[in-house]
Amino acid sequence: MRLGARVGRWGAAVSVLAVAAALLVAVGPAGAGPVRTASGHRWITDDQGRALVLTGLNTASSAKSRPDGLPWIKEGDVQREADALGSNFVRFLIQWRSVEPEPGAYDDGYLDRVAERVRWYGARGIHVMLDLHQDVYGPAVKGNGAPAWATEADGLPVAERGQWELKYIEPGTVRAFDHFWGTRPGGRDLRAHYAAAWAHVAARFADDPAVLGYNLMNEPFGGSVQGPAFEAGPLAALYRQTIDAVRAVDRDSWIFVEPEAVSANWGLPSALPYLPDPRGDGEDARIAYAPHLYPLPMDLGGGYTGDTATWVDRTLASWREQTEKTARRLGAPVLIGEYGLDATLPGAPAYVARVRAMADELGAGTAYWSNDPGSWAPWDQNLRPTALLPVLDRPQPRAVAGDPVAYAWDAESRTLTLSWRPKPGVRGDTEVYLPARSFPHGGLVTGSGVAGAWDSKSRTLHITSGADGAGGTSVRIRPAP
Ligand code: MNI
Repeated sequence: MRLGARVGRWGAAVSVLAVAAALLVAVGPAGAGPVRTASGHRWITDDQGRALVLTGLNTASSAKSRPDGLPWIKEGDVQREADALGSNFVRFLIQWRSVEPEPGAYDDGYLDRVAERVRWYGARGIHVMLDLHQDVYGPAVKGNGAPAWATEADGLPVAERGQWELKYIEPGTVRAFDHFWGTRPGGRDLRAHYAAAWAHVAARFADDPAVLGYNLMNEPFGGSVQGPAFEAGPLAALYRQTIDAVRAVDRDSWIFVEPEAVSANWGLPSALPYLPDPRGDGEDARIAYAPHLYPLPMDLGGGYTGDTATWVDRTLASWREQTEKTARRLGAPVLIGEYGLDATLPGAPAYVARVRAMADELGAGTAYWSNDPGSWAPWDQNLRPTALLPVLDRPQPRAVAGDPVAYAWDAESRTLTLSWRPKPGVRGDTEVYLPARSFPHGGLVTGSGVAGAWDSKSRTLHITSGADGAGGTSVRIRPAP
């Protein structure tokens, strides 16, 4: 988990900063300006063809270490999240060790318990992405994710490190990854097992309406093969194999892929290649791109103030440029699968607001890391709001009945603007979440030929647009008096 002690943890990491700074300069700022979403990547759509703007939390880091492989939540916690944040999405962590405790033997009892939790979300209109999580490979090398039977470290050591990320570069961890990827002579190559495990999970959830899709692997790490050689080589091969295995049992769920974490999290380029979807290409494909966002200046212990804020902003610009580039290559919609920070850092709320504004410009979904009570969460150990809650609980389109052109929330004037173009075959209303903190009496929509209906229970404004909206629809939403 992202533990608190990031400050000063990178004793020997000054050189890392120097290298990364050099790389950021090499990549260059996003000087050419943003590429509009509507002309760039695609949208994740619901069963009515509406574009979904996915917003929610990662749930939860606690699943990594608990013997049962499940997050800490009870059903009441899902209700609390729905009430407090209006989430329409969750990135739900599951563990390979729990799915396949022995080679080829799957624990359907575990998947039943996952399915029970999926129902808690589904009952509240929250779309679920199942994330087969790992950090530092698996428990047998002091990480989480992979089962012990699939961990071959050849007796090499893994020292316990105060800074958990450093366990990635311990000899035993690197060897376990190398054997998984089959990149060492005589190694086992466990990718077929991984793909088969995913096929088992997908077969279980293919017809579950609450499950939107599958995140094939959290924060992939290449062991001794890194960078483009890893992403275009063994990682892409795993993805192709797993996509094919999933599609053999589930034609329609979205499949989310992540880049190599150690570079893309910081805004460096990804070499992930186009991944064909057996269900079809172009508009038919359902492969989505789900990178994480953790600017290095903050990893090194900074908040979002002063010089650090300047460096973070530069990182955000390059992160955005690289993400758009990779998403276009993949023909994929974008979801920021993780972003987050310690709320006690100076400028934390401003950082979250900044990322959310960038996500809106990108047309990307967001899953905040995480829902584990504490200083990184919208609630503390006593489930009382932290400084993050008011900034995470923000007006947001949920579903757009057409092709979104742009949307933005201006906190100062309490105005949400939203425009979209008509798209054939789309049914239903455009839906916008309006929290009580800024819209105590609901919202009023203005725009030519539009009508709004306020549902105070779900705090959702339903917008219908007139028959002739051929040129598109543009609306402004303001608080009702
Ligand atoms: O910060 C990281 C991270 C740093 C370094 C490395 N390597 C050296 C390979 C990999 C990853 N990850 C960010 C967060 N994502 C996980 C969950 O997916 C959180 O627990 C991490 O803090």
